[in-house]
Amino acid sequence: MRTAYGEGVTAIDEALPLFPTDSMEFSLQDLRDARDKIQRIILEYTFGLREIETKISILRDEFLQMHDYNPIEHVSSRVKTPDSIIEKITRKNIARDVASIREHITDIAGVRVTCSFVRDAYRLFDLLTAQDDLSVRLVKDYIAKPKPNGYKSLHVIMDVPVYLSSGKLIVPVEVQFRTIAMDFWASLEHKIYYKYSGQVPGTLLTDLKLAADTAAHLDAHMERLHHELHEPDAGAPPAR
Ligand code: 0O2
Repeated sequence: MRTAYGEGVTAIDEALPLFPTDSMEFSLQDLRDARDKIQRIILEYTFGLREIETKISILRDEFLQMHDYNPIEHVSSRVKTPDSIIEKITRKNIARDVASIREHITDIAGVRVTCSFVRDAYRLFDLLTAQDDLSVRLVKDYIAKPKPNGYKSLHVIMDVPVYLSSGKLIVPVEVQFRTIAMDFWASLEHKIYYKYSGQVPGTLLTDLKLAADTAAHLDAHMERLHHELHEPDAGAPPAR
């Protein structure tokens, strides 16, 4: 199996299961070892997150300086909690070893970039994914092809190099690009989903879909106005 570390460099034994046994009997030492492994992974993913955050803040500062324009409204980031990692290992039936976790759980580190306009979301995506020390593992374009519930966002999983005392480590980071309107919708939908433990009443789902359509119209309208303000003779903004 491909190891995340460079050749000959192994900080923790990646192939060993988090727990030495599948039975429910663990020694205190087993639990401590599992905790240490999860903490180690979380720390490594935090480093990957920092690399991406720095790249995004450089792009934002350069945009402001060169174009007198800020395409980013805000940036937030999070590393999954140990509880949430364990929940996903169980839900997706992933083998309980570090190598499998690395391979199958690609959103342990997540950065969300909220932009004013759809065009900016794609522009930042293009600029970030063009950086040659990063490589793109997977793109999910829910802006071009929204989820049936109305969810929109542009997701990319990027492999980010992190340099540790033990060598180079490649860490996947999920970056989500979206507009303020998409973000507003997603955060409300998230709250509703959790309030109803996933069993959202049908009428509410229909209302949420309508709200997503309204948000998409608002995005298109605001972008047209913005375009007219900055390029009044250029007609409609280029479609993506
Ligand atoms: P949080 O709070 O961001 O940590 P999976 O990760 O297996 O559940 P999949 O298909 O592997 O789903 O990943 P996908 O589709 O790229 O979505 C992962 C993340 O996108 C979610 O992370 C959410 O942040 C966001 N997302 C995707 N679909 C929806 C949606 O319908 N509504 C909202 N509000 N957000 C969505 P987490 O880990 O679920 O949540």
